[in-house]
Amino acid sequence: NKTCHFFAFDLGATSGRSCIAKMENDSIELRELTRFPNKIIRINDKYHWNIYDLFEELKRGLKTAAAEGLTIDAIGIDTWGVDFVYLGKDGSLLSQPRAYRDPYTNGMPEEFFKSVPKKEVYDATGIQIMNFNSLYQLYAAKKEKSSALEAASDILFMPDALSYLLTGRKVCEYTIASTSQLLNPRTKNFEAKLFDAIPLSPSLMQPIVMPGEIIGYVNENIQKECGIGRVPVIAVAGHDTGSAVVAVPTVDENFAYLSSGTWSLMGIEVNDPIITEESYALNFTNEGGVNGTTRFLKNITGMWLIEQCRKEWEAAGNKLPYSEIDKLSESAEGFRFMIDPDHASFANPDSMLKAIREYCVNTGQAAPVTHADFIRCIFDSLALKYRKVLESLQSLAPFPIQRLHVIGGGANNKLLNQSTANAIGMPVVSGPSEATAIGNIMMQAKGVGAVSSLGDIRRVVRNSVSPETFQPQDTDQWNKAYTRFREIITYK
Ligand code: LRH
Repeated sequence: NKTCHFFAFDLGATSGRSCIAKMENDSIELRELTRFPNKIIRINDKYHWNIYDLFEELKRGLKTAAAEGLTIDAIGIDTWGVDFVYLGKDGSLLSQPRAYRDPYTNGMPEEFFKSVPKKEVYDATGIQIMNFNSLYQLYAAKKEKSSALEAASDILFMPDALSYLLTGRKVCEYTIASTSQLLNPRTKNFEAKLFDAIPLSPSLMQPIVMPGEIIGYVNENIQKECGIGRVPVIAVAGHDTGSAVVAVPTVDENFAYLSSGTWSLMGIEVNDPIITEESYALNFTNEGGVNGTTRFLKNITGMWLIEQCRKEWEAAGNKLPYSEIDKLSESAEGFRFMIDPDHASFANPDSMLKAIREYCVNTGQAAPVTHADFIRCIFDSLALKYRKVLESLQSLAPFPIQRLHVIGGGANNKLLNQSTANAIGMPVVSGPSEATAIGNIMMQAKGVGAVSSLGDIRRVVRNSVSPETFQPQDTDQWNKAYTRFREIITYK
């Protein structure tokens, strides 16, 4: 039972962080080393991520660990889903990765379905149709005659691109690949007919590696530059949601989870994908998980709504810390304004405040005015939307769902946790808020042989965190609000 230090690089769509965890005696102690914003860069009509900045941040994290005199035993990288880079023949990056909020994919699924019908795409992949899935991004890039795509000899998803920059090894980690809608969850391999329909060669993709496998070792340049040794880079669940769900501190399987960050991902963990008429009709997804599991879930627009309002308030000279946002939400009267968080007008509006105001007015409500109005509107609406999605999940789950585990940064929001418990009429267990980094660390621990089964992994997680439980209250009031909410969200 030797002491190990694992380094997690965890990138969300809004911010990123590097963390170090000390593992000893079947528990881990996680510490954040660096944190930084992850910004979409807009160049005229195109939206990109700055992978060069992100790579600099990765090295800054490694240097910070080295400066503390720590010996790093392994490195793991996870990021948001679906986005990727193109590599040329000489192995260099051909462009900055396109960001999934780029509207270049608007209308692309519908066009693609003329070649392969929607139902067939869903049956082959089990992935919910969202226009930003890598499949439709590649289809859009092909139509745009993207010179990067035309010159590409390889495609790497974001976590794989960063591990490639560290090690020189090109792999395709299974969980991140599953977000592309190009992978068949039964064969666990790419689906040729989808590539044919773009058309593109599947040879652009790399061999699939499973979470827990070693990708390679940091190259000599990085070793010298960062002051670290020949550290192994381990394929963790490269998809952030995949990493987060690893860290659910559960003892049994009768739970649903809500991974709460820029997105709210609500679902269950299952042994086999659920690909049925009902799951298709409700547009539920089957993302690849660790140790042979599948995440059966739905994307709900989450903290993106608040993040975008905050950005506007900040631009107007009023920067609100999250502690202030929580206070304001408690000060406001509930249920005065409701929106469907997933309405198309909130996907990437120039002004989120304006989009919310318009939604309220168009659905016969008053317009929110104060900061508190907007914040309360968002939190009430999220809690009610969680109930809606949980009801669908209950109708599809092969087991009774007894509680909801809220993990990720959003788990710190006590009012939202209580509201969620009230809305769903079930206990909410909140934490860990650093689930993604913890899940990342635990798959590194698996990679070095310190743990193996998911049961083992979650036992170590439970030894290391202190979740909090919220019991449902005010059920009548929330039931009434839910009835109104369901009417309001029929607005398209
Ligand atoms: C959450 C997430 C989600 C994807 C989206 C692109 O960060 O990975 O699971 O659908 O980003």
